[in-house]
Amino acid sequence: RPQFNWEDPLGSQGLLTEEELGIQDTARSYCQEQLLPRVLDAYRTETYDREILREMGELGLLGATIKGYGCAGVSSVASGLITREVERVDSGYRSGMSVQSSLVMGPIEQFGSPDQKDRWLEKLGQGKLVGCFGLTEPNHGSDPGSMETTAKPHPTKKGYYSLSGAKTWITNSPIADLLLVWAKLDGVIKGFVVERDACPPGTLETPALKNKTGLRASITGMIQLDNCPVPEQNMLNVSGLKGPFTCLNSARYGIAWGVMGALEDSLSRARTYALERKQFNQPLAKFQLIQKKLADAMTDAAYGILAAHQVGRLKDADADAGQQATPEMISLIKRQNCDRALFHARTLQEIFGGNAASDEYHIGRHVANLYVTQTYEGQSDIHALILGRAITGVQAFA
Ligand code: TGC
Ligand code: FAD
Repeated sequence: RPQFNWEDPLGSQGLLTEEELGIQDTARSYCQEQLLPRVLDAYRTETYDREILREMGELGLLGATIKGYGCAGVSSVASGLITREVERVDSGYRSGMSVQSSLVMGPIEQFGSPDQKDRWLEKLGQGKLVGCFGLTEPNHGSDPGSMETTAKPHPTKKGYYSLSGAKTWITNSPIADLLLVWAKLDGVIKGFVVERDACPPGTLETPALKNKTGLRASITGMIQLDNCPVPEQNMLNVSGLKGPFTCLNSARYGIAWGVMGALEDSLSRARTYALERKQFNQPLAKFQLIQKKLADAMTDAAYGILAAHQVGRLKDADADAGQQATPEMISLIKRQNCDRALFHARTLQEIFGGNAASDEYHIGRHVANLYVTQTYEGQSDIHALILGRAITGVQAFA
């Protein structure tokens, strides 16, 4: 009879093109050979090596769906496969990459002027410039529409806006060269690319937020703007919340793939441990309760990958050819895959017994990271409300 493969239970590899399989192989080799050996130390010391973005840039992993500007121009499914391979190692490494690709290069490509694209996209794609995305504020997380950061015509510098306000929990901000900041201009949300090097002393600070309980292999900080002058030509050509949310559609899609990598790694490690560890003179893998934990995790990983794959194909579908990906589909897979990955990683952690408390077994790191993935880019309950609104036509946010 046909052979079952627990690592690809529903045969999703068969849905990939030759090119996608090649990209997956390249990403997997890089991640397992270059990122995995660094992750324990990075997580312990809470350090992020920006060289990682350069390495990813060299392999064409940054802004991978963008056509031109030296980017790879691959399918949305291929970009999902890349995030899955990176997050198989660590969600924090995927975070640094997602922000650069989906939340900085994406909006510049979509809403930037030809000059903005020429100046920044290629260098961002090579990892020579690092970007960050400032939407969340100390008093406004799930409700970014209430943001307090403002842009006003600069009082003394002609042709400049003056930005003031604070953003918090911003991935990459302490090391970012380009800071995409969302601020209200005459009450309307606009995106501004703040160039660190061009900011006069005292107008821009990006202190790191240290001692995190998860995502310790990524770097997170604040953005503090005090009458920071930003040239008018650095404003993106989009107005309202649809600006940041359009970028988030792409990043949330990437997370739905990424967390499946973290879950698959948790499953693989738990399986190996269960086969090697003996109690009551039997390998743990022989006990029914252990097998159920493995079966449940494998099942949800298989479903989650197929769902992400389907949304990826719809993202790339020709608009005239029929159905296309919608933000609600992305909310559905982001919420479901993050919730199931966190639930199963936490359950698989039990298989390791006391050893789960040692970071050498990696499982505790995945659990701590997956809690954050369930929270950022729209906490799961917020995505439930987005879906509830789509089902009923009634919004329940406020
Ligand atoms: P709402 O009335 O729903 O919409 C306002 C305007 O925005 C448009 N819109 C979208 N456009 C494109 N894609 C989407 N997904 C969109 N969602 C909304 C909408 O059509 C409307 O446009 P217009 O032209 O009619 O004005 O706005 P609301 O204020 O009621 O928002 C509701 C809610 C809760 C859904 C929204 O605020 C939300 O999603 N909150 C979650 C916040 C969030 O996701 N923050 C993410 C911060 S960035 C981050 O976490 C990066 S972590 C990166 C990493 O390290 O990996
Ligand atoms: P709150 O909005 O205060 O929500 C707290 C709880 O209340 C949540 O469970 C939420 O679901 C619930 N809640 C809120 N409103 C409702 C409601 N109407 N109905 C029911 N429940 C509700 N942001 C960026 O802009 N850029 C980044 O690069 C970035 N990186 C991040 C990296 C890390 C490590 C972390 C932890 C966060 C990052 N964030 C970033 C911020 C992240 O997007 C926010 O933390 C997230 O959107 C939630 O906002 P909050 O923390 O203010 O929680």
